[in-house]
Amino acid sequence: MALPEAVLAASRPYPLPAGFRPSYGTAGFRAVADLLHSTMFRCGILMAARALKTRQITGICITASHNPAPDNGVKLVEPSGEMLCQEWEAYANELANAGSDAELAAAVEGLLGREGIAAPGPGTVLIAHDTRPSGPGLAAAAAAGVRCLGLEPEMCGLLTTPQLHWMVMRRNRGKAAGEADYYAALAGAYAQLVAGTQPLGQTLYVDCANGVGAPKLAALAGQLAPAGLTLELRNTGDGVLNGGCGSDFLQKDRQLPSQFEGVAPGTRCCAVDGDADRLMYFTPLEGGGKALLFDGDRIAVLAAMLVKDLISALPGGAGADVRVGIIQTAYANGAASDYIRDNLGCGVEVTPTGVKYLHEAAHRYDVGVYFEANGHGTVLFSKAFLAQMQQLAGESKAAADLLALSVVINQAVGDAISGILMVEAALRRRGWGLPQWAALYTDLPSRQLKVKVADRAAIVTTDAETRVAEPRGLQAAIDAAVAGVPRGRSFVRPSGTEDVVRVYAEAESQEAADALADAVARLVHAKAGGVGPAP
Ligand code: NG1
Ligand code: ZN
Repeated sequence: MALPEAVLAASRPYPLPAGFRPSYGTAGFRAVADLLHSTMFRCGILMAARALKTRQITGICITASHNPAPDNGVKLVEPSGEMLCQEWEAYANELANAGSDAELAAAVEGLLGREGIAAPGPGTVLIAHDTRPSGPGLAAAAAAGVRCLGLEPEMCGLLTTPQLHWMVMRRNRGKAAGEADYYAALAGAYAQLVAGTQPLGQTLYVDCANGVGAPKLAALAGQLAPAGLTLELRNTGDGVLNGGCGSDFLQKDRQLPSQFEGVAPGTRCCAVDGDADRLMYFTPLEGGGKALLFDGDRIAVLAAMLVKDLISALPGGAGADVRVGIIQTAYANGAASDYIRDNLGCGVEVTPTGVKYLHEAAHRYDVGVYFEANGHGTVLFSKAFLAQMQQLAGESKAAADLLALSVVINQAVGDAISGILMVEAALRRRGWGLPQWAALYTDLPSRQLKVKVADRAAIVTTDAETRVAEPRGLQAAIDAAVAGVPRGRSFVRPSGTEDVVRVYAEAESQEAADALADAVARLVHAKAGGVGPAP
């Protein structure tokens, strides 16, 4: 059967639902799971085409991350293990929105023609999913799409998003890439990083968000215990996915997650999200109910300190010219940015929201540290820097430790599991508990709100999303609201994962931050087509 006919025939069970207009957002496609079968089928075709184009393995992870359990979504993986290259996002949208089987077949033919791709196969696409009940069915739809172009889907079953990214990266480098290899690599490198240091001596409590992080952390835990790290897992699947637990819940509400009521104030705790690519440390506060957060900004600061410590211990001036950069988004707390600028002596860059932008910027450094405030991020090492460390590793423990750090911290994508090991190693090497980490700086109080508008695309931003270009007049009004608020800062942007406009405000006091967020939300509602009653 010729290719377009094969697409026509195979796509029949996966029609685009009437009125559904999927849009490739901050991290791929996301929607209520029932709508997504056609999207998954078409993403299968897309990533098969990407594998043919690059002659390497690609990946598809079916997850809606921190979204509610009835949602699902898809994250698409490049051969490098990174997110789908931005040039192909237009193809993703084109395929996902083709109105009929015939239109889809034509779009696929157009893509293959424009990219000079000879199909059918051979090739391989790895497919994994999180714990959502809709996962296996959507994975099957993606697999049908892969087969359309004559490639083999390899069904990896239940994995965290970062595990799948890691496997794609490793497979394409010809390295051991199974799940057991992932655990062995991380645990081995962690043991090296903490060798000769005192264990922190307290169990680490982990909120697994009732998601895929639970079984995966359980699989790793036994290998960490000999190196002095004991994990106690909570929210391991007995409750609702991301419901009253997980890193997103903590960040938004600063409330203790469920199952942490009995944990003593001061205890070292952390939380991951539904697909275990975000990490937030926290500790219960005295008085009950509330948590003190150690967010992505604070993790980035700790990571940069560890990197700088190691670089400064390199022999013979090898560390002198190493370029270390920290990349943040506008959501980074102002106090964290001030601390980095005043104390760490490394470059700070701000990019638009979405790890694809942070990741790209991090590649421009020898060591690029990037974290979103919500705990999504990693530390990237350049090939040249790692090659230099390989040469020095025989004579320098610092160089060997930098290599170990590059193994602990996922080089493909932000990974909560490897983030935990990095934080634990960084604290332990300094002999620090949470109090010393907390004392680096005090977060400015902040508030995030959502505003419903008729068309969120009506808001157009510039300057890494810190300013509004359209609708005209909105930015001047925001500036006026911010003026006179001590340490006040506010910005708005359309979400890439939800049908809302997000409002962020920070100020010297919580009351002032709340009031500023409220005022700016009202401005958005009034000037950008708010839906429903004004906030
Ligand atoms: P949107 O919905 O575009 O704000 C959210 C997060 C991003 C990123 C993506 C993908 C905030 C404010 N935004 O994007 O940082 O993590 O989800 O998961 O946290
Ligand atoms: Zn996630």
